[in-house]
Amino acid sequence: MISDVPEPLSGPAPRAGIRALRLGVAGPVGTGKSSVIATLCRQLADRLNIGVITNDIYTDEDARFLRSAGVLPAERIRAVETGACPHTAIRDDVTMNLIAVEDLEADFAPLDLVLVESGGDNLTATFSPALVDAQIFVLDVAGGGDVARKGGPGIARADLLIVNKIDLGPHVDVDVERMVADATAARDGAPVLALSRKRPDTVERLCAWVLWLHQQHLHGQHVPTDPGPMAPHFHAMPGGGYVHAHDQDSEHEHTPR
Ligand SMILES: Nc1nc2c(ncn2[C@@H]2O[C@H](COP(=O)(O)OP(=O)(O)O)[C@@H](O)[C@H]2O)c(=O)[nH]1
Ligand SMILES: [Mg+2]
Repeated sequence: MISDVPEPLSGPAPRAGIRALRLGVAGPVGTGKSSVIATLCRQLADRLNIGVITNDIYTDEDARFLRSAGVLPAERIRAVETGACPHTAIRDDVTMNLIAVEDLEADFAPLDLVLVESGGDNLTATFSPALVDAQIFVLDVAGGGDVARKGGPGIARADLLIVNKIDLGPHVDVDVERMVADATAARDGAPVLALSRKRPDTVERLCAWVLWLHQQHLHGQHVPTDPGPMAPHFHAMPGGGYVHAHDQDSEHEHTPR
């Protein structure tokens, strides 16, 4: 169901000393980002040297989940606590995350792949290309079959869109094929992967895509693209709230209402 994963590149060996591929995993809370990361670590650990950065608002829960899953040595999984605005830490001011990624790369050099999990936000949060080289956006069938049609920068322009938990389709009355077709239509042919951790064939496709991307990165053939900023949105607060805009060309704005 994934659009063709090209063959790994042949040709001259890549230059030595290329830094790790930094791959973001974004998407709404509960769609399966941590599970996707756990799966990749488990499946690829014997082929790639991997580190993980998680982003949680107030806790290090995702990091603890991944450490307890035992998919990587615990010290290779580090948490960034983002405070109230998790999309800011992956989009507007990526300093905290960038320092965490660079420290991890320095401490466990040479790493091949650093996976960065977003804080789990709404449908429109995306990573800045200043933080990651490529990004996966994760939806799940339990969120409803029409989610893919709603679009947004992550759904439309992430390097890979995952429609996750396809094993649940029949239980939540979602037509998975239709959902994947809608997602593909929203992406102008960019890849969509129907995934379930209970379906080894789909897990294999996920791993093949990540290995292919890593090869592209090594050979200097991957061009990072920016899916674009999230739409302005309202943050409710006691006594009111504010509109929060993530405009690429302007300062990160908080407009009181
Ligand atoms: N049925 C099913 N459940 C899944 C799958 N992947 C993840 N889950 C469950 O979905 C829930 C949320 O997963 P998690 O990875 O924590 O989501 P995150 O908030 O996006 O990081 C957990 O209860 C997982 O066990 C899947 O492929 N199939
Ligand atoms: Mg998580």
